[in-house]
Amino acid sequence: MKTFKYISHALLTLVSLSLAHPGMGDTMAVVRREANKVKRAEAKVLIGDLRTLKDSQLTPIAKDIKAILLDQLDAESSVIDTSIPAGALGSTACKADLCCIWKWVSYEMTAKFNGTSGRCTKFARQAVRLGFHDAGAWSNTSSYGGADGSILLTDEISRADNNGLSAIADQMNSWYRKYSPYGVSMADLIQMGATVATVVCPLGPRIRSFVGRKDNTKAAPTGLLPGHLDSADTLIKLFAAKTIDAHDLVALVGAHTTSQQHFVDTARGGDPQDSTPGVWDVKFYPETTGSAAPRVLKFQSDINLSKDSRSAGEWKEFSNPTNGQDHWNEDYAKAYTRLSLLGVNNINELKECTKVLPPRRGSYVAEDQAILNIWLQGQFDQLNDLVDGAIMLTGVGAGGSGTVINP
Ligand code: HEM
Ligand SMILES: *[C@@H]1O[C@H](CO)[C@@H](O)[C@H](O)[C@H]1NC(C)=O
Ligand SMILES: *[C@@H]1O[C@H](CO)[C@@H](O)[C@H](O)[C@H]1NC(C)=O
Ligand SMILES: CC(=O)N[C@H]1CO[C@H](CO)[C@@H](O)[C@@H]1O
Repeated sequence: MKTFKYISHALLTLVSLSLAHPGMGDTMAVVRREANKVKRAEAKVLIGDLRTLKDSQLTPIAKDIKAILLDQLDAESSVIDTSIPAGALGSTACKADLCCIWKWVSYEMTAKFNGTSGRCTKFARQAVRLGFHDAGAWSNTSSYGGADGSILLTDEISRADNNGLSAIADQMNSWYRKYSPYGVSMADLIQMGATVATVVCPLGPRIRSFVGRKDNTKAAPTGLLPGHLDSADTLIKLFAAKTIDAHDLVALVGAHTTSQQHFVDTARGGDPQDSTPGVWDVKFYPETTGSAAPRVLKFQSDINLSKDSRSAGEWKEFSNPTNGQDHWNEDYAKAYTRLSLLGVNNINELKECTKVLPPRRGSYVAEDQAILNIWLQGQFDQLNDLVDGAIMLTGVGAGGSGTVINP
């Protein structure tokens, strides 16, 4: 019965897509993708309280989350509320509106995450990684850990796994001091930070954002985060125990498209993992498997994953310059939704505040590409910090604001 539902859904999608794209090559690619979807949906594992609750017991939001986890529903949304917040922080009007506080949080995060170049800042990229490192410290044998705020509520942040996250940790702690008196949990703040950051990065998906996670002041189990020297087999097994399959792992690791490392090779602090740090494009995938500019530093773990038979196929699909971006964004959004809910056992109580996220940007042109190109050749090390901060390198950019001296 279940199988029938998936297959008929896939067939319907197929029929409508073949009508929309009469090109035979396209249609065959779609056929393969839809057939894979059916297989994958069958293998998808439920998490938290969704494992035991019947459909009839689920709230509409929990039903949507379940459908996202089963690969039956998109996790991207363009629903946006551009009205001004219902009231000032702490006001009765703001307290009466669940997402009001999150609107204030989102404004503040967006300002911190968006650079004057329009690329996303180191705070944004660390926020995405922080979301992963809080939620990802969980496995299907853990009775605690996951997206529970413990990375910042305990001394977890000082573990070597979390090197490179200190700037966002300080910032997130400061936001927590400001917003927790109004009922915001650290767990939600961290996950909202990751989804706001993702959409602030140009081309990034606008991922549905749920709130209501509970905090935990017990440090997560150790040994559950990946290392940059890990083999593909180690990584695939590590993530499988988090209910994340090889396909979703390939999607998630694409977040390295925005990255600038500082601890893999300390002598090359600030060197990026593809030619466009701070941009949520798909260049990371082909540049990991193929040639890349001299300044690009590839992680061995990424190279290994790009080659394994269980992950290489998807790696190649995301590399496709024509439809790789949309395909990746869709898959990343679903996979991140799952990741952001690991260890969460009250999914049926969660609410949704996606509407507070800023709009996504579907295109991006770097006005300072000429100087970035020289930097990518390995010159001008003095620009590392500026690129990390997503600063416009050619002076005052379109959206930037210059300091006026002697007006
Ligand atoms: C396959 C397993 C993974 C490994 C081995 C890995 C390892 C690393 C390492 C070593 C860094 C550089 C840290 C530094 O030196 O400053 C990094 C950066 C980053 N990682 Fe991963 N990672 C993995 C998966 C993921 C996933 C699943 C996500 C998100 C969903 C993610 C998001 C990021 C981001 C956004 C950065 C950039 C941080 C910055 O620019 O400061 N990573 N990762
Ligand atoms: C945990 O995940 C692994 C990898 O998918 C699987 O082999 C194992 O059976 C799972 N264990 C539990 C308790 O669900
Ligand atoms: C981020 O900055 C760019 C360039 O300054 C601007 O075009 C864009 O609208 C900003 N994005 C948000 C969400 O504020
Ligand atoms: C197990 C495995 O495939 N390890 C490889 C990971 O990548 C590095 C460098 O790219 C290789 O040296 C390892 O053999």
